[in-house]
Amino acid sequence: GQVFRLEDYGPSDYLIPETDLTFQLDSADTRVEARLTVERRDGVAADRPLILDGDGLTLESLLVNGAPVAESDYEATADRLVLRSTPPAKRFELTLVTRTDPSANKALMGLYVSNGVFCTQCEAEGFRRITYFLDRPDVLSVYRVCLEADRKTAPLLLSNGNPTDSGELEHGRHFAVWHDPHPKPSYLFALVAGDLGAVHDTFTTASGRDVTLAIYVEHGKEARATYAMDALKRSMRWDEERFGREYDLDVFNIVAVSDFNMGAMENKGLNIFNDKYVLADPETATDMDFANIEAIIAHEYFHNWTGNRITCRDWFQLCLKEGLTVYRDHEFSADQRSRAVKRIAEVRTLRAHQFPEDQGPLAHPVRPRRYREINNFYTATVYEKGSEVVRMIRTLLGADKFRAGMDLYFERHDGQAVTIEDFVRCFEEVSGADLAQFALWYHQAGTPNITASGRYNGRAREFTLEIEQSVPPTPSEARKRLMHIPLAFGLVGSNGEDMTFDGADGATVEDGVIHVRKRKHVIRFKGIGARPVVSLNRGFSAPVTLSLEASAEDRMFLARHDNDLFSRWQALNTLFTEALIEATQRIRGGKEAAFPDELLAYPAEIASDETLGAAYRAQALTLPAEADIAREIGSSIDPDAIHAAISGLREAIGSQCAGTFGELHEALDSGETFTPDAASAGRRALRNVLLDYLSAGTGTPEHATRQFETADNMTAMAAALAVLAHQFPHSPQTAQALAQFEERYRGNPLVLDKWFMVQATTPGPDAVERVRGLMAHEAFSLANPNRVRALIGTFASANQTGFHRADGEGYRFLAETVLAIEKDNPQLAARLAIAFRSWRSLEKKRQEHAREALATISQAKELSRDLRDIVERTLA
Ligand code: DPP
Ligand code: ZN
Repeated sequence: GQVFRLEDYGPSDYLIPETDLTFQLDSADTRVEARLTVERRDGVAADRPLILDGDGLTLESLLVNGAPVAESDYEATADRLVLRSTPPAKRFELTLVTRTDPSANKALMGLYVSNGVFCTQCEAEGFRRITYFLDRPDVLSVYRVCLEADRKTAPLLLSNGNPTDSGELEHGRHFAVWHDPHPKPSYLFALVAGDLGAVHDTFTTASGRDVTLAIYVEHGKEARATYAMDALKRSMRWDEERFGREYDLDVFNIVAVSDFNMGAMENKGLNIFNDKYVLADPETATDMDFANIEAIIAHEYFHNWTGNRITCRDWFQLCLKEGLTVYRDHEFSADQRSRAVKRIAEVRTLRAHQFPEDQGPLAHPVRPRRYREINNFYTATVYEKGSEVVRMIRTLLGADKFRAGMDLYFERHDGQAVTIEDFVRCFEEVSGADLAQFALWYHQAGTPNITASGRYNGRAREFTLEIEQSVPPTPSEARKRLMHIPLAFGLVGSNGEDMTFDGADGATVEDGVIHVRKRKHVIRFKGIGARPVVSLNRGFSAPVTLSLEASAEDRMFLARHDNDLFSRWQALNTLFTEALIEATQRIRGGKEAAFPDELLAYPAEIASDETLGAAYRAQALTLPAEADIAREIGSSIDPDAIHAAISGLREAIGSQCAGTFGELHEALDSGETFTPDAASAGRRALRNVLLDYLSAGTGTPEHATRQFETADNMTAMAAALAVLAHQFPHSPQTAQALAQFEERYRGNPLVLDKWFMVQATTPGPDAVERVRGLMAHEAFSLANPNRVRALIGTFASANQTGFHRADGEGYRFLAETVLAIEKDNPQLAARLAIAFRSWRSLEKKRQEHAREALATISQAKELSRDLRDIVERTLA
């Protein structure tokens, strides 16, 4: 397939300053008339062809300045429209008519129908499935859109910008006109037409502009959209206060649809959402769902400035908008909730999704230099690592200069399509800092490793810290350059306070941050009166793997006393991880797992430590996941041994701490009315972690059955169901709870997804058959991305013992399912296939089975670009 390269970028010969679209909407045959004002760039000759992108289009008619074009003067294929030469005047008008069948569009890119509602998804290259266009983000256009549809089935007609006109047409049809004054790239175009219910509200911006807000959902589900509306208003206020960014149109609309490939889409003034990230109430949504809705509503809203007002020059710059906007939504959530808890959750996510990507065959820089299919670059690296890079800029510059750099970025580049270089330059200019070495974070793939060790010299009153960096090779980047890595740190004294020192040499040490820039630094801290315990990479200031030489006593000391809450969690998590790796090796060697006594006793201490918030205690008590241990072990992985080790530790802690955990689990059942705020959610989270331990410790489903039966909210109910299904898969109580849940939520697909997920993640070799069986369930459909992700995606990404079944059946199942999905929805199929990416780190037999399954995919006929790209890179 064709490879697109960053170095080949050049501006287009033509621009399209104005776009006027008329849609005659019909579910099987929609007519699209596009009137484009085209402008030749200065210095470009009129005989340069105008080449517009298309994808599966048929051209019905073409006019230039109102006159037909001779057949010899143009060529129209499904994939492009070439006008061999253009009129002598610099500006001219192109009118083209295309037709499309939205109901046949199962790829969910371009214009399609979801549950009877017309909607669009144009990022990255979906607009070219609607009409021929310069479908690239550096071509900005002012849109006027006229929608015509049947009034009965589509009373609601929405597009970007502000509404300017509407009225009746013949034959029961009507129309609406929308005008978006802000020039935008085609990927931000959107329309919605259908019959939907709504929640309405208003927002007054800091400068006094009144904005009409609406969230549209299926009729009858309006009450479940009120939390999203609340999150939207909080987001709008927060962006004003924190970044000085105001909303810029008279209306802001959000529409929830049930078939959507992504989480949501930030189309200008008309965000389209996967309904999973809009709909919530206590009975049907977990606290995690509420938190996700808050974060994604914020994320898409924040794109209005970081993405829409300032957009990307080309798709290589995707992280310019995504990494930055993730950083902004992380900060928003941290301000709304507990900052430390939020940070721990972010780091867990980064390690679970981005680290394996960075350490495997699909590794790529935050700003890639080449791609074959851009859809495959909406990755954890672009998003999550991209956010970490912005966070590091904030760490390097400090809050004030960071804000000044953002202000300059908004002021200088508003209305432009820009690059990462433009972004970084703003921070260099306001601070005077040289960010050249730092910018490698954007350009070089791979997770840097830091190794560190310290020694104390009492006579010299000196503490010496040796730090070394290395960046492992990644595909097509064998040799790496040295990075600039900001490590926040503290030297913790025996009283738990950070010690002061009289200077340090061997590296720049400023404001609690060590700047690692060379391969190796030997840093001497002077005037240290007693041996400190070093706390390194506080707050996860840099996205690196860290091996810090330290005794278990020192780690436990930090777990108890570090004044950085993230680092306390990290210290305990490292202790759990080390114990689990050792237990895994013992199990593989045919021995029993054994765990240090202190690790079994400490959980009771932390669970009842009232100085810590409940949400934090829940995080501290949550053991590393199976995939975390697999990643730490790194090679020749046996998922069954890891599973046994974690189950063993859970059971050992559960029985050792049974008394404390039992009392606390009881006490946390306060009977209070449900509110989705962080403090109440934290109490529920802690209660659910305790339930998991208690059940493992007693070895009976009683606690979970009681919690399931008495639950008055989905958070408690879903957690109880998971404990039953995962720990007691064959007990009658589990069968009964599953049946009850299914019966109760039969009519609610989003809730039934939780039922699919719980069964998809039930460990053990019979998971493959269970998942196969569930695919035949009446509520399941291969055509709906949420269903597919709940059942197939969860199985492949979160069921280590099921997916990695020793005989390879899990791999064969995934290969076959991916190929079935691919026929309709290549993007979704490619996303699922990513589950294979760490295949080379498995033990030999599983590697062989995985390779065979991948080969089955790569040998299939007429493979889509999306899937071929993933599979070939994974096998390379
Ligand atoms: N909808 C995706 C996001 O907001 C892509 N822009 O991240
Ligand atoms: Zn985004």
